Amino acid sequence: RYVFLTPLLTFELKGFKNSHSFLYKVMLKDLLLQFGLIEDKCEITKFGTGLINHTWVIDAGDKKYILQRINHHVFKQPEIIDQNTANLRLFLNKFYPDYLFVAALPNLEGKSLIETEDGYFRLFHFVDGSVTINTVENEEQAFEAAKQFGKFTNLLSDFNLQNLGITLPDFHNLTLRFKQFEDAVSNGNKERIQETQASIDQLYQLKDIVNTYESIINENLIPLRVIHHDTKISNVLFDEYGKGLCVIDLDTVMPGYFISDVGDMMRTYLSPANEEEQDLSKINIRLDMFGAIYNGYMSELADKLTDKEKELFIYSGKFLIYMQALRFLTDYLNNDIYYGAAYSKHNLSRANNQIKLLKEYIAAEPDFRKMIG
Ligand code: GN1
Ligand code: MG
Repeated sequence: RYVFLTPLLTFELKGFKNSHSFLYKVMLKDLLLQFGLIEDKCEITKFGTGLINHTWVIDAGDKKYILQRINHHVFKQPEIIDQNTANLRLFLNKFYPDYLFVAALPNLEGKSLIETEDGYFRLFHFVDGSVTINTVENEEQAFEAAKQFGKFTNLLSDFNLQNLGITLPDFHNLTLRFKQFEDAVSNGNKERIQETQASIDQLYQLKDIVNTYESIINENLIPLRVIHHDTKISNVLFDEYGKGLCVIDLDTVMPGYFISDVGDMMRTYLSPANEEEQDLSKINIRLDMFGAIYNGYMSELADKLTDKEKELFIYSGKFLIYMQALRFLTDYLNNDIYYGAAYSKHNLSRANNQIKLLKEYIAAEPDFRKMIG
């Protein structure tokens, strides 16, 4: 039963393959009981495409829930996630009672983070009538999503950052990500280093992006804010009319810089093809999506962002896409220990995808500048 839960095999579990599903059944039965749910009366389906945590929809007939297993090899202190959620909920319920904040539900003992021998779990209400999407298809979706991430940071402008713990130390520290890349280039899998020399060179050539990041941090050019750090479109709940309701997946909400949130939107909304695409000709920049991200984010934060932040709006995309390219290539050189791989060279393919996206992004910069003045 435990064999299947070792970190190296977690990637296989993502597909919730049949041969493994009975093992999960054993485990989920006890867990659901803690919330007064009878497993036999629930329909359990794997949900979402996240690379790190696992998620299921639990359909209990009259009600639906989302069950999440936190990957504690990545989030080494899951209790900080739980504490952060509690603190954020207190603040938002007090000052913005109308804001839909999806917090983990307490079990029969009142605990919202359940530690079991199989890991850490949390259960959420599935918000009735809410819709999630996996790919940005039109400007309205990009606008609504950017607005929701902007709104989240905006509503929490006066939240005391001392009450927000670090769930993933150095998560978006580009200096460290570059260092990890350099280490992998020196000490990683020799064959893979040779094989990927062209990609490695391209990333070295773009190192200027790290230098800019370092001057931002060292010179304290922009403020720390409450930042989501995972702004993919599937982390926004929409209503049936396509209006944004709120943001979800708050595990990586930490003090951070707006370049993380705007950057990850650029990374994941601009191209019609995502990081899994192997045909690089399908990766291109949709300028209208850029405009939608800008307008959506600004509709909430135009008054709050400093001039320097506004100046760095375009830089944010380079920052995040570059970091993701580094992370995928680093993982490839380290034999896929972090992201796992569904096929050979998976992480190399993802890295090259992100390098292509970055180049397209850089080529589009003059157009971006024209659009936002
Ligand atoms: C991971 O698990 P998921 O898919 O939400 C990663 C993000 C990356 C993303 C790339 C904790 O997110 O930073 O952008 O993969 N999250 C963590 O797909 O490492
Ligand atoms: Mg996430």
